[in-house]
Amino acid sequence: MNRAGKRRRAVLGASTSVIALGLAGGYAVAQSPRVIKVRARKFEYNPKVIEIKKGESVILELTTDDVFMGFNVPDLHVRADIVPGKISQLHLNLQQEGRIDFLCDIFCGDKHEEMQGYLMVS
Ligand SMILES: [Cu+2]
Repeated sequence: MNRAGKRRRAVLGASTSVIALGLAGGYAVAQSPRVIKVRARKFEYNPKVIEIKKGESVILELTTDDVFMGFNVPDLHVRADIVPGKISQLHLNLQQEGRIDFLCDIFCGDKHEEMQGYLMVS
């Protein structure tokens, strides 16, 4: 085996043991992100205000039965498409308290500009 091959094997071995320890110690379960379901429809998000604890790991599950929409958090530079019939996930772990606005960034109809909400981190 060449040098690069050996190094790769060593790295794989290390990460495997970390996962095994996490499961044995039980903290892999404790640290699994909280899933928050967010439904989008013309022209609102439900919930409109998403409450998150500072340092909490959350996954936003974004869905719609309506039309193609977006979920954009400009201050965090993250966004996702919301596609009818699919679940889009956005993983967040916010380290600062306060209000962070989000909005729809895909034109979805006449009140598209009003489609917004905010994350409340406390
Ligand atoms: Cu829109």
